[in-house]
Amino acid sequence: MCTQFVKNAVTACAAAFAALSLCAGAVSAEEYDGGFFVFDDEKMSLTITGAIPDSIFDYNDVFDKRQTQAQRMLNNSKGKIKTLTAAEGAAAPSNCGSLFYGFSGLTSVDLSKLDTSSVTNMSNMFGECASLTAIDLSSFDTSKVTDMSEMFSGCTSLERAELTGFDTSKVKRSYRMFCECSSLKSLDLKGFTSGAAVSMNSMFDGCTSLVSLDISGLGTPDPGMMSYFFEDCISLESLTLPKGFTVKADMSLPNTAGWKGGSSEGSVSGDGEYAEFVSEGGEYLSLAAVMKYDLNGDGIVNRADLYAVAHHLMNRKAYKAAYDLNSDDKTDIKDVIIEKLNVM
Ligand SMILES: [Ca+2]
Ligand SMILES: [Ca+2]
Repeated sequence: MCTQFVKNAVTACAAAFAALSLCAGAVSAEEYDGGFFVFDDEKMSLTITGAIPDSIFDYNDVFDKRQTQAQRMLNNSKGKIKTLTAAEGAAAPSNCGSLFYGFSGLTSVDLSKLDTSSVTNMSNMFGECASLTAIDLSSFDTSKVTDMSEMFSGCTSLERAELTGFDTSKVKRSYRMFCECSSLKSLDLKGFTSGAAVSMNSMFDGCTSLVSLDISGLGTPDPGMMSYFFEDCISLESLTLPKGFTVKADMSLPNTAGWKGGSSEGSVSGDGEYAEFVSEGGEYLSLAAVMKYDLNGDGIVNRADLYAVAHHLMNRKAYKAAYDLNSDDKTDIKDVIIEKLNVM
């Protein structure tokens, strides 16, 4: 679902970065390490040292003849920058759209000192930062942000994103925000609200490694603006939802064997390709993941299943594949322990 937007993103990126490098060249080549950022072409580090002006977007042509050699060098090195930091006094412009887009070699980000209180647009801000494995933006002030669309789109190595401090009360667009974050394993977005949202389509599209997701603060957004919301979230086992949240088939939540609520005994969704149910609040579990521990096949994982495997062992019965819960080709006490962990 993401590919159709790549072209737009690349154009936006070129614009943003050309603007960034032009600003570097607002000073002469000799003063290259001055201004509002420092670029070290040996360490391949970019340090924001002051307030990035809003005029950063006034010039957007990479081939602008006014660019100095230093500016071109920075522009050409975009994909090789490894470290991005903010020093005391660093401040982001109101429009951060595509600001760090395509920093594909970036492995370390510390923007805890970056003042983001004036930012309204974070669209594609970290798009295609494909080497980044972890990011902590819990210090970001996002109280004025209206656009978070594609903010981390294409961050294919990203395993951990710490965003618990995000204020999303003004966010209108969060479509494709985590699109193709194919290494992300769990995400806590319980502080994420959707009161101003107009488009959340494909928000987690392509998060193929995502096992657990908490969106309990989301409220009851109109499902009509959430097409493909869970598309290709094929590893999802645990989903924490707000009360009244509607899961519709076109949100593409993979169903396989169905889903069940943490407190309800039966399945809440059928056996269709995609899940459909209205949440009563709390944690929902994928039945496909739960089923492995449901040894007597009654749809519930409880003490009866634990007794089944314990009884099997006590009577010195032969190997039984279904009871080999740790897949080591033996049925022994280790399988009882794993079953007990899942019963509890
Ligand atoms: Ca059972
Ligand atoms: Ca075993």
